[in-house]
Amino acid sequence: MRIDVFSIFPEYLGPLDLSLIGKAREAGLLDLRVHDLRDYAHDRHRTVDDTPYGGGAGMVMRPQVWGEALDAAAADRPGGVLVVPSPAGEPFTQAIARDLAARDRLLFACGRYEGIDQRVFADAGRHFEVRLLSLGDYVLNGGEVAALAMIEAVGRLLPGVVGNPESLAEESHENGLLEAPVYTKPAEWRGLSVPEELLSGHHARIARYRRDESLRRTAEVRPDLIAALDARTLDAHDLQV
Ligand code: 6GU
Repeated sequence: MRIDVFSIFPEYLGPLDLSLIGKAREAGLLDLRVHDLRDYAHDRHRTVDDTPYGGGAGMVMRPQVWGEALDAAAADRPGGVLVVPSPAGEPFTQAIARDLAARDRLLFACGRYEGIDQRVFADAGRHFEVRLLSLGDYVLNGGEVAALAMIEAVGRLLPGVVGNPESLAEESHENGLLEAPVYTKPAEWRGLSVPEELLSGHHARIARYRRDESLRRTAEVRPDLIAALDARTLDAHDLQV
């Protein structure tokens, strides 16, 4: 997969050199390039923002700079999904991460200030599929941290990035539920025991225990996820929990 990230703070994307994503890049599974948006601003101060039409607080990112950056990206390699991290976007979910992981080219446009001139998105639609995506109902100072989160969520789904693909299937949100709590040795620690089901060595009993804990935890903190479950995926025991 090829990913291009555009930001006025390219150093913000530094963590993408580390850990699983860093290794995926070294292994050639991911060709990720971070671009300094100011390279596409041509005045002496490399200005990327201007005052908003209609007035109001803050500044807006100028369309010319983004237009040039995205034209260059399209000329380098046409097509792909342009992700615009924005609190005004559609909620980013595991299903969207899966969809993006199946594409061969993604671009991330990291905005700052009050946002990017809206015409940039209409114009970029000539080259790319444009998606505004939000991490959740709170405000960040810019798109960089959100892009980091989305790239990590997508990158770990690429074939070969996570060593044991089975570990992906059991995670939170892959089956619409939160994952059950986990434990390791010792079986007793500071007076606290590991649930005896997990020590039983009885595969079916362990699976049932985990499923029940997963349902209980989800019902407790995310009733919205329970409401969204397909009733056909629930067995008689689930319904008792
Ligand atoms: Cl994706 N971007 C910004 N700037 N703020 C956010 C966000 C994204 N998601 C939640 N808050």
